[in-house]
Amino acid sequence: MRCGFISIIGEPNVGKSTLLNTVIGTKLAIVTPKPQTTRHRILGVKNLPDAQLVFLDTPGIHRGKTRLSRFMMQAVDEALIDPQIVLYMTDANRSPYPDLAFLRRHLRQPDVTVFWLLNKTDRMASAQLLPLIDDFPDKDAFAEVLPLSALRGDNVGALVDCLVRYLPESPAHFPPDMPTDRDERFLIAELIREQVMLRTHEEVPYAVAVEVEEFRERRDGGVEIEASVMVEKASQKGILVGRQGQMIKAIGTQARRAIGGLLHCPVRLHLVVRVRRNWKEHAGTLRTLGFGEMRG
Ligand SMILES: Nc1nc2c(ncn2[C@@H]2O[C@H](COP(=O)(O)OP(=O)(O)OP(=O)(O)O)[C@@H](O)[C@H]2O)c(=O)[nH]1
Ligand SMILES: [Mg+2]
Repeated sequence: MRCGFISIIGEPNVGKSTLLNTVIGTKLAIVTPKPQTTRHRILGVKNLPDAQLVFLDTPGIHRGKTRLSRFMMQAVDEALIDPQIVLYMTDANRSPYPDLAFLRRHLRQPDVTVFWLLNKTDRMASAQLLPLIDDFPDKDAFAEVLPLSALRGDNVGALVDCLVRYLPESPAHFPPDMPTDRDERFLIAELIREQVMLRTHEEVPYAVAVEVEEFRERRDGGVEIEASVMVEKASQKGILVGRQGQMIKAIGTQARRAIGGLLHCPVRLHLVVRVRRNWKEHAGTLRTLGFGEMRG
């Protein structure tokens, strides 16, 4: 048996969460075309007959000044404390080269195995790929360099096979029926936030946080969920609610479907939009959203 932690890092929007979902085969992390979609470290367990691969999806590497941003970057930092393997993912079409200085600053154990994954190869001609990799002077810093398409699954099987070879012999860390460490409330809040991010623009997607306040199982087998959608300003609340409540209604309908797919039961969803000024700086609010204490 082989087992180990595999951290997926990289700039925002390169496809880290897409890879997690493709490898695990279920949607554990939300995905949108907007950068900074993921805000937490999300664990996903892949069980094979003779191996258990424990993936950590992380927020995109960015420089932000808010306390929320610092927590997001702390999640990246924590995923780099003690992994067996790091997958440094880049978008082969946009900025294809990993930031080795960042990696060296953040890796606690410098001899960790690091792969360079060039994602979104479905968007480029394969003839462009090899010269691109060849041109990178530090490519020897990586144990493996793998082009792939997380979206289409191209080369993802080869990646998994390769990962197994690098993992140490070890018993499984997690029971076989535990795909993630996140609870249903977290996944539900994320599915709601995904719909908000997909339907809003400019600063609004980034002004929003979602908290599940009530989760009740009904006697008929369905569930009843109440969630608050937090925004920073009254003007953002206006946008989210929309004319005659159309926007929040559309968000609710899509989110309800997605949550039904997750829970496999009928869902009633009540969304309330609340203005909570400066929530990105508010330690108590951030704690309820799952951002722990900053390490000293
Ligand atoms: N064409 C193509 N698009 C992809 C691929 N992988 C991901 N995407 C798209 O890229 C966008 C970002 O994907 P995510 O998985 O959310 O990226 P991420 O790295 O997790 O982003 P953050 O959470 O913001 O750091 C989405 O629109 C995905 O559908 C791929 O292999 N090919
Ligand atoms: Mg993500």
